[in-house]
Amino acid sequence: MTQAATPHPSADGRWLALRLAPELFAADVPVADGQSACIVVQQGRIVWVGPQDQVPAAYQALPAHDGGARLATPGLIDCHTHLVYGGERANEFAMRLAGASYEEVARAGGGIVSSVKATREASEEELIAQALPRLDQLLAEGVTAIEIKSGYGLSLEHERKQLRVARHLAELRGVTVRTTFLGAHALPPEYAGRSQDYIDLVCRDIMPALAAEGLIDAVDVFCERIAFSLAETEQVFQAAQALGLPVKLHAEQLSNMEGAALAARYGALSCDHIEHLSENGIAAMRDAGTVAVLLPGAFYTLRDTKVPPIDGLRAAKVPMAVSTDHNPGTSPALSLLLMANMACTLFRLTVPEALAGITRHAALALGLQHEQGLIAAGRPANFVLWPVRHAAELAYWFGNKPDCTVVRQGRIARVGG
Ligand code: DI6
Ligand code: FE
Repeated sequence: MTQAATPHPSADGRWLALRLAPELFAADVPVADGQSACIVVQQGRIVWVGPQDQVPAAYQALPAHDGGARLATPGLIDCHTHLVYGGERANEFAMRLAGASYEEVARAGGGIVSSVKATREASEEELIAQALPRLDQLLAEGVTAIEIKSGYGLSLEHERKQLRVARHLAELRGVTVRTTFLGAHALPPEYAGRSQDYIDLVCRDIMPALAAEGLIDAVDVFCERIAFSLAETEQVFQAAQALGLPVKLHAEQLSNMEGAALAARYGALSCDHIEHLSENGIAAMRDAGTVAVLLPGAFYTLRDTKVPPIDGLRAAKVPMAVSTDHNPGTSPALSLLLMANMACTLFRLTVPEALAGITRHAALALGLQHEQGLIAAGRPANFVLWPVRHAAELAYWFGNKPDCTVVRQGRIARVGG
């Protein structure tokens, strides 16, 4: 069994000489541009944030941490990942480069079912050992909350295994993990041609059992011609609703199924991918307060050309989040900062939109908006100190691994340069 890491030192005390971009990361904090800021942490929670020369007397005697004139942001949030799986699919990458179609890759045993086979064959310990290095890459870049989906087990035993691993990763690294049940990700081989029977199994047996074991925070479906229909999606949503579980949706990735409008009717936390989102879907998401989760890694890997309707989402004031969509097939991405860069370069998000997308809008997509995504008193201490002159550098550089200092769940998880 993988041993828990040695506990990181407490972050309690006064974090001084910080730079803060209040308009981006710390609403209602009266810190002027260029003014030194201070974050006070007590018992693992932020108790005060503001101008360094205005720290309340009650906190003056607390230990001081030198922020080194670093830019402070909230911890980053990766709100859509398939981080737990067995094996990898680099061979498919090579096959596609050699001209193989998706169908040829699938016929050669590739695609999601290839990861299903490898995940089913792996033990919990092996899945943990394979997921930890991937998680550590994201944590080193300042991620303090992450969503992890199931969807490579496709049976009660193996979906349970994936979700148990996700919960264990949270304990091992002291990171907030929100689990999403994605049993309706693909049809398992043993149900080939029997989609409705499988959805019945998901709704009647698998989801209720795993919900009862406390393994599910939200429920997701891959609603697409090559996956599950609108009717099957709604059946899963009704089962989730009956269990009091919030929903989200892989929606309009390859075609317009009007999945986003359906998800909005169920008050979905988010609709994700949404390259083919319609005006009707945008309006439905706006009215439901559903977050648009943009996944440039999959768009890039698939060499997609259909950009999500950013102008329509912006005009409708639909919050936009950005995530890695880490998965072994369409987005083997391990940098959320790179996704921010790609969201700007490929989708034409502005820098403030991209930075909101990996912080407060990502928190909203996970129902964590009262806990993370903003530097504010009363929240667990999750923040990052960056050696950059401008916040724009967080989306500007790509392939960079900034040497950041990370305070995660009230502890000093990483000390940067
Ligand atoms: N959309 C995707 O791009 C991934 N899942 C989904 O619903 C693909 C996952 C994989 O190829 O393993
Ligand atoms: Fe995904």
